[in-house]
Amino acid sequence: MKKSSFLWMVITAAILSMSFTIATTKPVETSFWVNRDCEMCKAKIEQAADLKGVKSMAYDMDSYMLTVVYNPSKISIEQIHQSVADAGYDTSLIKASESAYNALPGCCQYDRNISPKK
Ligand SMILES: [Cu+2]
Repeated sequence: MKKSSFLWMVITAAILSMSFTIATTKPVETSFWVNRDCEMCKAKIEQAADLKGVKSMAYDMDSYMLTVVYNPSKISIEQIHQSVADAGYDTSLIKASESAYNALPGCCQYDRNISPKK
């Protein structure tokens, strides 16, 4: 009797911790604004967002929106913004450094006066 109730406790704890793990590692989909110029920018922005913990990334040229599906337990949204900014592209959260922007090929040096659509 005592042994079987202990077993139930172990099973219950295992199920609880399992569902907890699933809940915390659930991927999140979000979109944010990234400045750009040409098609080459799209490829570079997506490449910059291709990080460990990011499941998918798609940049839409028309809306200037980068959509990412990521695992918040592995990477933060700020880290994704930072990586895109490091590649030379201003995001709605982080502005690229002057040197990162200047390192872009001439055709990709987008207009920095464009700001995110509110
Ligand atoms: Cu470009």
